[in-house]
Amino acid sequence: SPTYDVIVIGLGGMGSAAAHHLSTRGARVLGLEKFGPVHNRGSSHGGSRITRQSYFEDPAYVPLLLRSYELYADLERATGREVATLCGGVMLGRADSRTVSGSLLSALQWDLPHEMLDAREIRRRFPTLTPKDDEVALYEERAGLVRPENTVAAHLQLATRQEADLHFEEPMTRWEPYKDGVRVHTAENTYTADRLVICPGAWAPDLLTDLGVPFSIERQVMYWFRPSAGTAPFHPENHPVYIWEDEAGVQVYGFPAIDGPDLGAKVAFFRKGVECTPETIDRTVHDHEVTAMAEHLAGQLPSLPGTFLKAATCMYSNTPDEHFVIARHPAHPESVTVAAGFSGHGFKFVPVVGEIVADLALTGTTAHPIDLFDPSRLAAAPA
Ligand code: PYC
Repeated sequence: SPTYDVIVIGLGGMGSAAAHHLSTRGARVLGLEKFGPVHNRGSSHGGSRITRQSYFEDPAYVPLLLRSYELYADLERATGREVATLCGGVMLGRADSRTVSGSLLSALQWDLPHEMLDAREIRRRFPTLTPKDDEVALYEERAGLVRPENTVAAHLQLATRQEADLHFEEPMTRWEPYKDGVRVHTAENTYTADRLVICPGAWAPDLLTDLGVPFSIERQVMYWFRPSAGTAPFHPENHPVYIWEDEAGVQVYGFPAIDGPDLGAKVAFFRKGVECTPETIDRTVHDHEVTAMAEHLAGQLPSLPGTFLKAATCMYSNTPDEHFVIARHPAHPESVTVAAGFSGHGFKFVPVVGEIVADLALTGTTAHPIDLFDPSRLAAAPA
């Protein structure tokens, strides 16, 4: 059976970045992907993802974000593909909302450039946004969006250039420990390697059964609207990305119109989805869902839901505390590395996760701060 240094399972966002970073370091890499290159069946499609540095989820993410920004710039230089557009971003809500107060905490703790805007200043700078008088925003000039499909394509391109073998439409059927490494089976072949990297995305519940982490997969809907006053006010030169938390704690997030008037501007709820599996997810978007989004936007961006253009579904892979899992596998610490549970906020970290996974797979450790992502924090207590 063909032998490699490292086999990477899953070539979506995280797996493609891992294949790139591993092959850059001279490892002989095999990547196995269930679907084709840059597919839309998982969590790495939909044209845009928010990127930002003032991170309300936890200030511990900030050093990783700073590194990810560098790596996104490297990726753009190395491939000529547009992967990041820093059009600015606003984190909106009441001052005591998690979105605003958590972002401010990160900004202050890490001395990140930011401005606090009151409601009147928000309306003046960004006339599409109509906050209530008691709402404020943290504005970050370096926030913006990253492009998931271009990012995956760029990492696959570089991994291939570095002689990684990437096999598409070839799902792993099972793997087992073998000598000091692993043996991986597919319908076509059996492969051996010193190390295995599992980047399962929404397939985590199937592929990481012995990790002890209760992943839950959540259906998400992305909506594209053509604004009633046309797309000009929503062009990226005029319009930031935004995450807007209302009094009930519901967060909506959205983007400028990046792909011209025919595609309009994308908006979605952050969370609020129903639990699903990759096999059972309802990929139809229903009229009542479009209506609910348009009604939600009426008080915040009233010109956005002009004409509904299209919608698409996607999946989050949630951990109970919504922090990632990136570690050597506790049950197979010598040979297996896992990167999973990105909980709806992972894509902006894709390049740095590739770097961390390469560190862990090849050396067992990383200089990046990843204590927050240790799976033992979530492992079920023994019965
Ligand atoms: O990570 O910024 C983010 C995000 C917003 C909505 C979903 N994820």
